[in-house]
Amino acid sequence: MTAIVTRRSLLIGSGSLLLAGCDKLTTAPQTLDVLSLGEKASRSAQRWLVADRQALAPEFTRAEMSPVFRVNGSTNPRDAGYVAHAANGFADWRLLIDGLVATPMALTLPQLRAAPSRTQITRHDCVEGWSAIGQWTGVPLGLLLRRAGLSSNARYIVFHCADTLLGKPYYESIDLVDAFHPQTILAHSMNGAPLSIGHGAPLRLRVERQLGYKQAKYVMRIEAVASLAPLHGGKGGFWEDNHNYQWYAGI
Ligand SMILES: Nc1nc2c(c(=O)[nH]1)N[C@H]1C(S)=C(S)[C@@H](COP(=O)(O)O)O[C@H]1N2
Ligand SMILES: [Mo]
Repeated sequence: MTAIVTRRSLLIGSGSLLLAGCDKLTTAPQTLDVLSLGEKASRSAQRWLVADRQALAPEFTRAEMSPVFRVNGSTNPRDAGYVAHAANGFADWRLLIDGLVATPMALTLPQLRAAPSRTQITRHDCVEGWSAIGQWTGVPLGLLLRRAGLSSNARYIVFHCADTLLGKPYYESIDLVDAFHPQTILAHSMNGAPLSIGHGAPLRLRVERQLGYKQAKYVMRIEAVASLAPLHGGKGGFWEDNHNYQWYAGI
């Protein structure tokens, strides 16, 4: 009983915990009575949570854009593959989309620039205690995933980056609610110009409902997976694996 109450109070904070919690609750027969008692409340909480996850992050006007948007984390990757791509203007660079998809893809930068795009002026919040408002233009991730044809067993989208920090590859991951959120884009431009190396050239993720460390820069490969456990440290991201940051960094 106590365990169930604890789990239920956890449900309020996070959509992914909600799903994990529901799986466990429904498979444990001794919890069924409690479930039916709380079912009505739980359903409306669930509806509220889903609606909350789909809400848009605030967008700003051009006048509100920060005069300086600092760079953070990797700002000039020295990793051999990346250096070579940067040296020839990313002409041979390809974005790979693979994993649990019907049609793996390899997209050039011109193809991504020519694809339908969304432009948004949003606030970036870093856990280190700074924020900046900038304008991002890029391809909605959901559009690419629909084209690739996500398999029904795909649960997470993983972003493999070109850089390493302290010898470990940077990567990040999000669930499908965020992947198909309308403001989740693969940005090739910032403030009306091609993305600079400092800000993640040639392509970076903007997942506007989450904190700065989820905004993967230098994205090389997008992989659809059923579980995050087999990847790197198993917690779904560089900071999650190495510094115990939360996987779901919702704001
Ligand atoms: N590949 C990669 N992505 C990354 C990082 C990084 O070091 N490598 N740092 C993260 C952190 S902590 C922040 S705050 C933002 C910084 O983005 P900016 O350099 O455009 O300000 O990128 C995030 N994405
Ligand atoms: Mo950050």
